[in-house]
Amino acid sequence: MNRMLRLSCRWCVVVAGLLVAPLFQSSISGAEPPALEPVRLIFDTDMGNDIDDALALGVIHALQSRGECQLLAVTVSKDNEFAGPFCDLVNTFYGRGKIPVGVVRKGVTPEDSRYIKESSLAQDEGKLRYPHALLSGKDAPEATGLLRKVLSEQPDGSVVMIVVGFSTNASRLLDSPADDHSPLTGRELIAKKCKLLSMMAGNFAAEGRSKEYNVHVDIPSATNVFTNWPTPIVASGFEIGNAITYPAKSIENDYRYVKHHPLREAYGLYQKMPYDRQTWDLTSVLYAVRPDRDYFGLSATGTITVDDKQVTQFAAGPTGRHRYLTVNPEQIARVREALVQLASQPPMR
Ligand SMILES: [Ca+2]
Repeated sequence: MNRMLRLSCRWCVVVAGLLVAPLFQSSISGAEPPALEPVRLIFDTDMGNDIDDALALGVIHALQSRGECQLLAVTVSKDNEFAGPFCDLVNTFYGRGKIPVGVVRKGVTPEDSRYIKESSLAQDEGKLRYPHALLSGKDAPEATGLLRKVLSEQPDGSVVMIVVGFSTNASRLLDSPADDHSPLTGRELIAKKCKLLSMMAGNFAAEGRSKEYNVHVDIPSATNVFTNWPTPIVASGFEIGNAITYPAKSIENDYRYVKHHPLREAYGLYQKMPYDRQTWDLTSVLYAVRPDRDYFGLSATGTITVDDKQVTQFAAGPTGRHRYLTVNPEQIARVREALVQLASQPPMR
């Protein structure tokens, strides 16, 4: 090595040191990254009609344990006495039994489910297997009033509403008048407090679209929400969760950290194991809390409507408030693994 080269190498070391030193100083001095602001969530669910609602609530609790979200309330759109108690027992299992649960009155799908009653009533040696304070939906507050109360208490523009069942409660909130909680109408209150509605609804596949359950079971409510909801809406269509199945192997293996796990046992009650179930509702939760992690693609902005065959239609346009999720094969694999890890994450004790 000649002398000039040695000199230039020394300068390189000095310059590199000057560049790197501040980085080390900041880590040594304990400079902290900006505090994570948890996403404030409301989870509105038709708990009991399918098993993805139950896993979706588990995912929310895992994300809350990681400081990524704060579950403000659960509201139930399935008008069955045991839907509210099941939500409460899951919240209690994860150590958050104080989260308020509100229920729909005179709602749709009152029929029994395959897992909410059994799980709510299960006993071992005379005690509830899954302790919970809300023993009957009849004792729960009505959903619209609870939504108004919770929203009125939040900072402006902070709340993400997740709707993974029918739009009954969201529609009633939208149409609600001023009350003791807020002088604002429902639409004004939503516009002031909410920043996003993440919903599992509709079907936006390029081909072969058909009517989707969450929409067609309560068409007037879905139409009202698509027409009048004042914040951006991101819809996870049928085709998204349909393409990403939750593996039975995870249910069999990943929930063994306790003898009785409400999600594993509910999954087994819902259908005969082993089976892989679609992750519809889980995708709306994942997008709501981690919208910027490239788990999903997004359509252009536009407007969702429901046609006379009860099928959702999307018209792209720059002023539209609506978008829908898309996924490619790589994202399907990433989302599946993220959901497996989150849904099976043990509670924080
Ligand atoms: Ca659902």
